[in-house]
Amino acid sequence: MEQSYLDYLKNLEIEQFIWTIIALLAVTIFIVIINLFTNRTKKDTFLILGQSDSGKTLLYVKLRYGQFTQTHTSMKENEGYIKIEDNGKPLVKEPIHIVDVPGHEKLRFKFLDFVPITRGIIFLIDSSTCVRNVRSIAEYLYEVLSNKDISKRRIPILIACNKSDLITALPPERIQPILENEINRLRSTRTAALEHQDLSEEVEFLGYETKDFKFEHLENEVQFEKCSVENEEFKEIKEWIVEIFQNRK
Ligand SMILES: Nc1nc2c(ncn2[C@@H]2O[C@H](COP(=O)(O)OP(=O)(O)O)[C@@H](O)[C@H]2O)c(=O)[nH]1
Ligand SMILES: [Mg+2]
Repeated sequence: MEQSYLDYLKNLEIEQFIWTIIALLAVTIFIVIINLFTNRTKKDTFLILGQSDSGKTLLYVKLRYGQFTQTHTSMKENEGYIKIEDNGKPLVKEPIHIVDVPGHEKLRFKFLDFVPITRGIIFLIDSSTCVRNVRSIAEYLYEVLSNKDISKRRIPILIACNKSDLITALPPERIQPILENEINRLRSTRTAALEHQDLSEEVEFLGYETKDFKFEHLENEVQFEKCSVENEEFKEIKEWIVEIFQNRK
């Protein structure tokens, strides 16, 4: 009698133990699946960044509606799932989440909210005024490139030199070294300031300490293209988005 009661207890313990293991396994698998799923859907966003008036909203609108619509300086970001097409031909099956972040100095920090879900960044430049505005363009770009998350995840960046239709527009081959020089200059003042405040943990040092700044020194893949959104010459931007989107892990 006593023996069978002991057996009963032992069986009960084993059964409880097995059920506990099964429950733990089920919870773990569930968490892993949820993580995989959310990570996958969460990092597929493309950001359109750049100064005010560089053509961000026009690019967004043309990607979305494929035709000209009047744009206005917006205070809020535009976002939506867009089917990227070229001449009515879809370049990718799934719609892609695209966000146009206003370039106004007081609003552009909003891009930080989207970094955790970002797959790629299109940084627009007005090629016709970029020499005059090089300081503020470089400052914005510096903020983007030195962001820890952007650099750690090696988020690819397309620097799209827009308004190439204007006579005063510089080609990307001219714009790139001008930006590199300006970023180099910013880097020395910023690094000195950071060392002073001991904030160097929060931003990434750009490039190599012993060399002048070059985009090719970055971990991120940075590509330059020229385009004219107004004249419908921005196929390279669409192809870049689709390529990065399809190569996602
Ligand atoms: N000439 C020319 N003007 C452009 C081009 N792309 C945009 N624009 C003009 O630049 C101005 C600012 O465009 P918008 O999209 O509002 O810039 P955002 O402030 O960056 O969103 C508008 O008047 C556009 O028509 C382009 O490729 N060529
Ligand atoms: Mg805009």
